[in-house]
Amino acid sequence: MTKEWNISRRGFLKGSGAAFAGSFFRPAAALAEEEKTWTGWTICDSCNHMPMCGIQFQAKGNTVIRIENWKEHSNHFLCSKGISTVQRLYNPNRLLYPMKRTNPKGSADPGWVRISWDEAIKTIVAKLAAIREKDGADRVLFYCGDPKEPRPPVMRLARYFGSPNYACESSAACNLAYVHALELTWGGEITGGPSPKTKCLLISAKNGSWSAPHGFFRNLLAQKARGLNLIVIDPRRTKVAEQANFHLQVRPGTDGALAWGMIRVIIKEGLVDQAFVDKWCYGYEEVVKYCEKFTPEYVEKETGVPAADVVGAARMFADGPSSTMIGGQSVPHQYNGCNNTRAISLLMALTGQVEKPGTASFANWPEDYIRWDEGYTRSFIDQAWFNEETQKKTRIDREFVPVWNEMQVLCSPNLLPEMVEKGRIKAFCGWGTNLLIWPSPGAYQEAVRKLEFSFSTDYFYRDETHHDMDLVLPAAMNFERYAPFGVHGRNVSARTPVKPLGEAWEDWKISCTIGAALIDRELFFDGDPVKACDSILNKWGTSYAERQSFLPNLKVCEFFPAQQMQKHEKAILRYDGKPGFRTPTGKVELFSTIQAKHGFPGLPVYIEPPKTTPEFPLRLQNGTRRPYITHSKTRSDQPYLLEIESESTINIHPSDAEKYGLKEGDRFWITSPYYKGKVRARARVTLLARPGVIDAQYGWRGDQETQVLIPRDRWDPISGYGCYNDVPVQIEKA
Ligand SMILES: Nc1nc2c(c(=O)[nH]1)N[C@H]1C(S)=C(S)[C@@H](COP(=O)(O)OP(=O)(O)OC[C@H]3O[C@@H](n4cnc5c(=O)[nH]c(N)nc54)[C@H](O)[C@@H]3O)O[C@H]1N2
Ligand SMILES: Nc1nc2c(c(=O)[nH]1)N[C@H]1C(S)=C(S)[C@@H](COP(=O)(O)OP(=O)(O)OC[C@H]3O[C@@H](n4cnc5c(=O)[nH]c(N)nc54)[C@H](O)[C@@H]3O)O[C@H]1N2
Ligand code: SF4
Ligand SMILES: [Mo]
Repeated sequence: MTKEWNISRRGFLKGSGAAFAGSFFRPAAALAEEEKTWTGWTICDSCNHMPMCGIQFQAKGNTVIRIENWKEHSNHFLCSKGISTVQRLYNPNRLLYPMKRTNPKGSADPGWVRISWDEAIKTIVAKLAAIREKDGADRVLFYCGDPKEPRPPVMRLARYFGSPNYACESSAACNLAYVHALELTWGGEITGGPSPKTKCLLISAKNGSWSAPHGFFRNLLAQKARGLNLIVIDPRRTKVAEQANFHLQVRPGTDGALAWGMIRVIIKEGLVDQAFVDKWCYGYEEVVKYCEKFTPEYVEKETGVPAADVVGAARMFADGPSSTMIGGQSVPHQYNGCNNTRAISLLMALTGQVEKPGTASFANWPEDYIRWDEGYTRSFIDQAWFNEETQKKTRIDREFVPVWNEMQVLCSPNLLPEMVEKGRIKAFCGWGTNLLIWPSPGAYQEAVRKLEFSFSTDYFYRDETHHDMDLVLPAAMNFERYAPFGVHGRNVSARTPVKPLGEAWEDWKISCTIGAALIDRELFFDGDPVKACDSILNKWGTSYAERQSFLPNLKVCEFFPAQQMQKHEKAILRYDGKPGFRTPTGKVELFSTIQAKHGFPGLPVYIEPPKTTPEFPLRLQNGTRRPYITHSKTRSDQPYLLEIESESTINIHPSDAEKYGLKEGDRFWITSPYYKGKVRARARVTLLARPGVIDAQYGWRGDQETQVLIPRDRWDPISGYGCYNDVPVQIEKA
């Protein structure tokens, strides 16, 4: 499948408006005609911050020839990954036709042959109907990978097919465990700025300068310039950490100990907002008792953060007068991840810094609205059905993660291998699947091999994921699709796509066409993505065509109300219309009644991460983002990016490099207690890395795949997430 790339990097990464020699990639048939040049608009999907950056493009006929910043869009500075999406669009390796296997599963050569969409849809309908008839609808797992855009209609398909087993990368490994931790404590996702009123910002495990290049760092610098105090909890010396007043350089997995240490300082020094705690918090007495053991000296020993910094940072946060925090998915990527996240968030509760200007607050969405990656609206996906006890009981994560099962609409797919073995899952319907996201991915590849039926849609054929599937279906890219529309704050945007290359179809068209054929034509909009969008937009008092007519301007959609503060006092948060938070007690649950109900400690207690040993003396952070890579994709899809980093490059501190005799660029092998083989990497000797800890961007293939080093026998029991960031390893120069 791979072809040589011989295009120079001329003009690339010089910033926005980079012109592309479209004719290099244009299909031969299109070359002959002279066609009109026109301007179009779409949304970038090259990282998972969707909907995020707007793209303006010039097209000649049906060929995109140039992309540039969409000035009227709220996010319009394209990063390297965004600019190179044109290279992905015209990548000659793109998957352009539906394919089916002709050799048995497990064969070295699947024997892929091109088929028609008609045959693909008929096969899917026949197989799913037969499995539903024979074993029940719940035996089919519907799954979306990191791509967020296909999700609403896939969830609708799962719903009306009758399977509550709908999962996403978000229920496997992404940010949802962070949100889950906040929901357990706060009853919802409380997020925070920083806004111009913020005096102190605590960032834990978020390197937004690289992972959120659309504005995170620019805003941070602007707030710093006007006097923001910054606390950063991160093992690595990132660009963000370098801006901090206190960089708390913890050992991976010890955030809980640090948080409890800071809580203890706040309590002992009388910095608690007692009025807020008395009125709005549940479980304060337990907190006072539990924090006793986390003296600054103990915390220093456990986390590696100097005792004086623990005290200083706690005071700075409590002093505010308006403090807030931002976190990410790296803390949940540990065995005690959810509780560690909860413990950090208690700092806001104890100091009463919530729902005030400059502090963290809840989004003020209309009742039917949910984020687009969860379905846009509760009614579009019939969320109430997923929340019924019958559905919850049928889900494959019921025994594995009871707290998650109760709280979340998305099912955890992490025990897929076990579920296939037990016959609880027989078919897999995937949109943008990547089996390499899981710890020890071989188990998932084997599970797919054993399924009765599976397919996935994708931009590219990925052998490590698709090899043992029955069908692989070509998905249209962001320049080629209408759906979904974008929601950016209160603005709603539409697109003006080119026609898809080959026989690629929009993901929305694929799921709606399956739904129309398998379930009901009207319920699935005759397979038409714009009709599907309009079924949502019309309820919001607008339409797809109207949003297109506003372009290039974005317009506020009146359906979304303006933001308010003190929502817990004003009775805006709870569904029962009472004041308070959306938790069972109506209060901020320092002590989670839901965790306690399921037999877990109610407090976010601390559990030490596994210790390193003389045999495995280093720790691996398997998953730190690089600015020019997204997960498994972008490397060969957008080859300009592969030029920046062409093989797995691992950050290592100079002191460790010296110990192992490694110089910049040297190759070495990594081993872990959980894997018989070894993994190849190249050294980048840098102060970015914490001494004793090496960090990798996961997602490389072959013998550079670090995911094999991670075990499948340890999952956070509250979220079901894998432990990507606390694995002891050894390295050896190659
Ligand atoms: N070790 C380790 N593992 C991790 C993480 C970590 O930090 N460390 N992070 C976890 C996290 S946070 C995430 S989000 C996941 C990453 O989640 P993944 O699902 O691995 O994400 P990608 O590799 O970006 O994309 C998956 C596939 O979707 C295809 N694709 C992209 N866009 C579209 C589209 O619009 N439609 C269709 N049909 N296909 C599309 C891509 O070509 C690719 O094959 O990995 C998780 N795994
Ligand atoms: N360029 C790029 N951008 C992306 C992505 C991408 O693949 N590439 N992926 C997108 C996705 S799906 C996601 S989920 C986000 C993730 O965005 P981020 O959460 O910002 O990503 P990471 O770089 O994985 O982790 C952030 C920081 O957490 C630190 N960390 C690791 N372990 C610990 C720990 O135990 N404690 C603490 N306090 N810190 C720790 C790491 O050192 C790292 O600096 O990025 C999104 N944006
Ligand atoms: S940050 Fe980069 S990759 Fe992400 S949406 Fe914006 S331009 Fe695209
Ligand atoms: Mo993610």
